Amino acid sequence: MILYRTRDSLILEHDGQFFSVPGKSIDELIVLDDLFGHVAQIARAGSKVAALDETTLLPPIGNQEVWAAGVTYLRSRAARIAESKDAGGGDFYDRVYSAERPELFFKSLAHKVVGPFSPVAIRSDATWSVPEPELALLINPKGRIVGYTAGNDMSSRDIEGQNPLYLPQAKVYNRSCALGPGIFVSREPLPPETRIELTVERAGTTAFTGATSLSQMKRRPEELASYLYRDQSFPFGAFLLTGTGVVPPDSFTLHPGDAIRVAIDGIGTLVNPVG
Ligand code: DO4
Ligand code: MG
Repeated sequence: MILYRTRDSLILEHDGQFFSVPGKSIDELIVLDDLFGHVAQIARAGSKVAALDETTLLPPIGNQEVWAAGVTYLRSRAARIAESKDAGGGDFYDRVYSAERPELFFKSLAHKVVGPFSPVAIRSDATWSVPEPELALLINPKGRIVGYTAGNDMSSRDIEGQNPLYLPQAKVYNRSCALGPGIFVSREPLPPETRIELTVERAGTTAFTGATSLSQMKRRPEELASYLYRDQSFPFGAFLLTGTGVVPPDSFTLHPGDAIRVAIDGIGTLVNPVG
């Protein structure tokens, strides 16, 4: 079951049929003890609506903070080591990849997040910008993973590579985070073979495409969620991006006008132009 947030209401999709979720916001749903049971009941007995109008989709977020994990895939570890080499990057990224404690960083408040078809941004002072296609966990206030969506952790690699302490500037700026198209509500973990694919289209051609799968992730989603919730409370729950396993070659940087597609099995495809 997938929960979409539109300009007018929340809509639930189940087996190709659409149901209205009356009067409920993501904030009201996330505090429920059994979100899956609640939406399953709507799919059994709710009122059907016509097919979803994709042009009305909003980011599937209420008042959740968005956090992100880093260096959770071997490919990301290699990219970070390479980009920070000239700045004396040392072995920090190698160490965090194998350490017990994961790298977790604050990514965005809801007002800076964009949804499907809305433009993500390139920082005005960056020269090397990439999308990062990531599985995003939706975690309830009790720390339980209750859903999944696709995320794009837009990153300024030149700024991040100059100094690891510049990470917040490389990662956090207006429209640097995209989420959507909807939340796959599930009690079960996603299968390890779940594929995460990134495509960047430029002027009608494919400028980059690459893919990974969850089986390549070094850490378990539950482990990341549990570290995030250590000594932190989230009254409206939180989103947690789980890191990228797809990194374009060093010669690649995003251009205004590019179209970024992040497709995750079972969840859908998040499409954003670069504004
Ligand atoms: O350590 C820098 C950020 C890494 C990141 O965002 C990722 O691996 O996805
Ligand atoms: Mg990332």
